[in-house]
Amino acid sequence: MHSQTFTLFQLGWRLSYSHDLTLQDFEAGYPARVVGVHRNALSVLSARGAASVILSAAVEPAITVGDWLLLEMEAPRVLRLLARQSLIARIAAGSERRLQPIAANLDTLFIVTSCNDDFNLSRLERYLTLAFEAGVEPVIVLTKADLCGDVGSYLDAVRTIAPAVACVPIDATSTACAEPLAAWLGGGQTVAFVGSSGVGKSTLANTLVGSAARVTGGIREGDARGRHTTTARGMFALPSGAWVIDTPGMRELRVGAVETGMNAAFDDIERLAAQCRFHDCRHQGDRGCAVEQAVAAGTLDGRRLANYRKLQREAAQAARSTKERREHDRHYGVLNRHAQRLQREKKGRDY
Ligand SMILES: Nc1nc2c(ncn2[C@@H]2O[C@H](COP(=O)(O)OP(=O)(O)O)[C@@H](O)[C@H]2O)c(=O)[nH]1
Ligand SMILES: [Mg+2]
Ligand SMILES: [Zn+2]
Repeated sequence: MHSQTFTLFQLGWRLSYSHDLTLQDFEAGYPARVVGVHRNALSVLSARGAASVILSAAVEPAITVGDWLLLEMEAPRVLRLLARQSLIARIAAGSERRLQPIAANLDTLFIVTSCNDDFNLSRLERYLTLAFEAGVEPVIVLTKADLCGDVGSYLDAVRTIAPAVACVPIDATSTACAEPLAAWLGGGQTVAFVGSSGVGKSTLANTLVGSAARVTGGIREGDARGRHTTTARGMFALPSGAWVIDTPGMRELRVGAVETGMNAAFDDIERLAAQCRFHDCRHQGDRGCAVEQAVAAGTLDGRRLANYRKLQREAAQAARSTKERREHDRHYGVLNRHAQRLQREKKGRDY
């Protein structure tokens, strides 16, 4: 266990977390951030340094990487999970609907794709939906720009589906890539990477960590290189002071009930839908459908509408289970306001 200590702000603390704490809380305990999740223990970092917290009974809702906890002053025991500002969750592997928290309190989700055959607008729309649902700012990172003769066409394509989302072309193998990403990698900022295998997530993590730096936090340096060991669910610090969350769950994300995220990721379709003749228009051969009229007029891509319908079906299926609905509300209840604020900011921004 390393002995380095961090201030709360270096650990990603925001003043808004204090709103969840009373004076009594501060007397009984102190805040600590979860940097590693193991079968029945958590690795945490706090202003007191690193500690291991043994989980005696199942804590509900499940604690995940990036969570803030109130730990008991006398012994490293969990008093309370602090309200999350953002959460990436997925439908648990091998289950139809169980929502499993993967990474909490992220500031940014790097959606990584490369300037080659991996590039797929429908997949990007899926990840954008996920980010907005989670209340996290998405940034599209276009790797392998150094191998591509026409990066501009990829940027143009992204602009057609997400004009307000930042899109950064990089060579993930070059240390120069840290500079255009620096805005999201400041001290105390937390980021996670998603994207298909082979797009350069590990390469980017390694380049950002740099050879001189020591990986700090819940996982060992080898894990950040992509040699995943059994308990590699963790968060590590970059030399810039930012935190990178790397968990196996980030690699296979099936979305749950993501209506809020869809409203943000497909705000153009939502705006058109408001003009359909019937308020319950399914945009599928209905009379007076403004959405289908836009496709016919060439102002809305038919592919985008088809993908919207596909995600809507998935979301509706996930929402159908009341149990999942309850879990969803419990995980996301405090987040939807944040997601809506992000959406407003996104609209106001101009890249
Ligand atoms: N030239 C170049 N190669 C890259 C870039 N990003 C990743 N690679 C290479 O692509 C391969 C897969 O990268 P990796 O980081 O393992 O992908 P991951 O599966 O997303 O973690 C490796 O051989 C990398 O060296 C890039 O921006 N430029
Ligand atoms: Mg990898
Ligand atoms: Zn319609």
